[in-house]
Amino acid sequence: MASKPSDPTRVPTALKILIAGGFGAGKTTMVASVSEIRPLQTEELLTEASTGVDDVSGVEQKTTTTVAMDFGRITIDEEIVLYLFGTPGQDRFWFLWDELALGALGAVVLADTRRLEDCFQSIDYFERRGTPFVVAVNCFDDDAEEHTPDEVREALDLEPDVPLVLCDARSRASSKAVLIALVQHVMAQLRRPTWPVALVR
Ligand SMILES: Nc1nc2c(ncn2[C@@H]2O[C@H](COP(=O)(O)OP(=O)(O)OP(=O)(O)O)[C@@H](O)[C@H]2O)c(=O)[nH]1
Ligand SMILES: [Mg+2]
Repeated sequence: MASKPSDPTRVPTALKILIAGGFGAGKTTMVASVSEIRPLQTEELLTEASTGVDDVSGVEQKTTTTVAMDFGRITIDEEIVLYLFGTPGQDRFWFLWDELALGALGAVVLADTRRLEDCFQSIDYFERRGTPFVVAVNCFDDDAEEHTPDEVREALDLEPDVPLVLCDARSRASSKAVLIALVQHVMAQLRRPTWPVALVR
């Protein structure tokens, strides 16, 4: 059966999504792997001045860090295009977060199980703002497999309705699956009645 021709005049809905998480969790990697345009990056070299400040354990090959943001784009389907904004991972760039988060419909919090506590601040931030988010555990080699998703969920004290998924930020397919989980979560939140049912009846 021939598929229905798409309407060339139809403009897809653009949604702003943040990719957040602790220092070195793989935010820039995820935006780059999934973006269909060449991502905008604001990487600067990690210098000796950062020794003892930036914890690169587990990502020793890391030579740069994001100092403003990452930007990329991915088309989910004919109706949805995501604009991705990767946040800087270090505490000294927190002042940028409110600007980046303006108008964001949802967020991915990337977690590295070797430094799980690094993503607490991101989770707190989105909980306080009421921004829907999913937690994506970036499976660095085999480290992440030592912890079950339930153990990570418990350690992060996540609300039961917050999705937790495993991913490889270097893989386009895996990163896309994370974004689809987020879009589904955002849509489920939007469908949720904000008034108690008894009051609406
Ligand atoms: N083995 C492995 N390495 C990864 C993975 N994801 C990212 N990396 C590497 O880990 C390092 C950190 O990745 P980045 O994407 O720069 O992390 P970031 O969260 O953007 O870092 P900041 O912006 O400095 O906070 C890089 O050297 C990546 O190549 C992964 O899934 N597996
Ligand atoms: Mg980065």
